[in-house]
Amino acid sequence: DAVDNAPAIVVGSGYGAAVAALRLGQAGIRTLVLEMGRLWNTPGSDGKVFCSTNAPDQRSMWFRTRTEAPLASFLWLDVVNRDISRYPGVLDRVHFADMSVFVGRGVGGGSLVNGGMAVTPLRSYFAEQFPTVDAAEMYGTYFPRARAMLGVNTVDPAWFEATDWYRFSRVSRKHAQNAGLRTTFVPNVYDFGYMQREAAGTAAKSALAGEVIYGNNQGKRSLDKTYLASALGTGNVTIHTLEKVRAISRAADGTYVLTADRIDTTGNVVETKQYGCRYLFLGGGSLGTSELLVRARETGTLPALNASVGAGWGTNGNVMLGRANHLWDTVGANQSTMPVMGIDDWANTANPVFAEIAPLPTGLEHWVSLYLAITKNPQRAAFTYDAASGTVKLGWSAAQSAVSVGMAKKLFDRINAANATIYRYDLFGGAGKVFADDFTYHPLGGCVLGRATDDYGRVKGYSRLYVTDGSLVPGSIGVNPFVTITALAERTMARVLAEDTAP
Ligand code: FAE
Repeated sequence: DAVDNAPAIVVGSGYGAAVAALRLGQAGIRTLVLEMGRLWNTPGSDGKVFCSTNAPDQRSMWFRTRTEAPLASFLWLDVVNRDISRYPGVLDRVHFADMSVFVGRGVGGGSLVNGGMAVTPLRSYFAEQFPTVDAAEMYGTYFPRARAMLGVNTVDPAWFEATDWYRFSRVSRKHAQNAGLRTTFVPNVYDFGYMQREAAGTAAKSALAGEVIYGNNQGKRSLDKTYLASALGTGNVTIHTLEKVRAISRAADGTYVLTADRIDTTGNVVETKQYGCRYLFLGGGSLGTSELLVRARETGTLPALNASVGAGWGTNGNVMLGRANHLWDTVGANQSTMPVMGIDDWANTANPVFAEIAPLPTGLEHWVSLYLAITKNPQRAAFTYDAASGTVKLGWSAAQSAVSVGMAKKLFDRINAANATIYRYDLFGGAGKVFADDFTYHPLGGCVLGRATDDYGRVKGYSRLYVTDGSLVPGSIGVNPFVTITALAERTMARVLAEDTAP
């Protein structure tokens, strides 16, 4: 087989991968990025790159015949999801036995579909989760570097207080305060200057037009506009799209050999390619990287991988829920899709929760306050290899999700009691489910820093093999994770380029 060689290969193009690609390119190292999703830069027949949330088409989801939005229903009606044709759409929902995981697919990974919330974790909790990492260096150097590169900004507080578009946040803030709880502004990578122009009617609407989980046509500083644009600008980085890496092995001379399937837009494999590289960076995300490494260990292609590979996985304690407000507490028909506020009760050691106040932009008044709670759920699960099907399974159970629900319920029971309100029963399926505990937006772990890798993401048992993504984070970080993933990747790249790539 012809092996296509590059000095460095990066698998994926999300946060961890994008940092690796940029820093390798700047160091003058020729780098190939392999991404299974497409490049999102070409307008469809409607003139837009991404489809709308209200009328999703094939661009919305990864090879589906029907969309699978997080909110299954509204007033018990299946009004949210739509039939679509199979296509490499931008949002994927990966189903395991008792947990499904939302991930982005395309050049930019999760940055294409996420809420843009750019939160630096509480230093004490970061130190608890990463005891071997120098927190002073992280908070002094790598977090600020990550925030600057990602284009993190904050909503103008005066505009926030006045605009219709954040009425839903102000109502939830009032209800939290009535229960004696603290709220905090949350930074974002969406350009708030642009958002104010949307509100003023001088710019095309994106966050103010319901766009988020199927991509933003304007305003969002996704990775294709930040790290990856700079990486391509070095002239040393090439990105191949619609190529999914399925196997990794190591040749006798130490070269890593990757097998990748190139697919077309119908999902058919049109070519199977082999790539060889000296340095291999895994940035396929918690699911992607864990799957590749667990398969490599279990099929014997990288037999020296240790038992921690595949372990230490968690949901960041994610639970979504809605509260029903009184008729006089309107949340507004106009809602920005970019959350800017959270209820911060993490300091409550008996029940630590950070709950983001989430929008539910339907264009109609619905009196729903929606939240994505991040709870300090200590439960962890492992990925295992199923030889019969050649797939990787996740051992997370419904009982483990129930721990997150218990913690979220304690907080929101308090808020309901203080405001004489109740939960909404109509949002997450016909059975009257109140707490959506069967999916996560924040898959973390599977290749935890300091266990499956050394303290810098170098995979144990091998040289020149690195993990730079969310699989390094041990199942929980207490806030939305991409700033942490980016900062850790910056730290890994600084060390690796200083120590491992010297001639
Ligand atoms: P990720 O961004 O998932 O990138 C992995 C990339 O690798 C993807 O493009 C994959 O297609 C690709 N890939 C995987 N396997 C392969 C393979 N075998 N071959 C080739 N390519 C492969 O990884 N986080 C926040 O901090 N703030 C938020 O507001 C927020 N909101 C979210 C909302 C939604 C709807 C979702 C789904 C997530 C949200 N997140 C948020 C989570 C955040 O996007 C996620 O933690 C990061 O994207 C993870 O970054 P990684 O680099 O680990």
